[in-house]
Amino acid sequence: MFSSLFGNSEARILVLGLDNAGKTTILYRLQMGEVVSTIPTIGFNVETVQYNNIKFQVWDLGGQTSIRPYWRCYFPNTQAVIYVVDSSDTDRILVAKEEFHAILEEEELKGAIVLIFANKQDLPGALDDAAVTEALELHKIKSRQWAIFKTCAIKGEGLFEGLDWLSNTLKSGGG
Ligand SMILES: Nc1nc2c(ncn2[C@@H]2O[C@H](COP(=O)(O)OP(=O)(O)OP(=O)(O)O)[C@@H](O)[C@H]2O)c(=O)[nH]1
Ligand SMILES: [Mg+2]
Repeated sequence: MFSSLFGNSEARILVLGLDNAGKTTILYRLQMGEVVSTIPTIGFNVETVQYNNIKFQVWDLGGQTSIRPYWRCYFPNTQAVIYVVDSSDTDRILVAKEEFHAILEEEELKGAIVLIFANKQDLPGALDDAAVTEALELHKIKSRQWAIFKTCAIKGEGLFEGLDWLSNTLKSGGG
């Protein structure tokens, strides 16, 4: 359970997003500070990331269409969702938006704060944070704390800025 009264708080975080968005790359970049070579995730990876006095238990779930229905098995007791978007995959940005809004409607995630990573900023044609905000219709989010950061998982850019926001928001009572 999350408690900010004592130094060692814990938070359960889900990393969601379409297949190939970069979720597993982000998980291991945060955990080990390295780029690992990934294969598509069937099932999940879970790692602990200690940051800003918070022990984040980070669950990275596979994003392929056929396994997205299993995401909900992991929803209970989640303080935050990190939603990862491949900003260069404009063909599937609409699908990414639909999956995102389906997540927001889940009863079990009602109290979770939401961090969006507009990933793969290094690729040509990548949408920036304003364009991803527009495409995902983030302005429609009601009564929930959220933030979006531009990231490049392979260079490690933007990820810890996002974790800073997460830890500050959790400490101030969000999630
Ligand atoms: N150019 C670029 N490639 C990236 C970036 N982040 C991840 N990738 C690459 O994108 C591919 C997919 O990354 P994964 O982390 O496996 O994607 P995933 O979201 O875990 O995919 P699933 O497990 O199938 O849901 C890999 O080849 C990564 O190296 C990035 O910021 N820039
Ligand atoms: Mg993966």
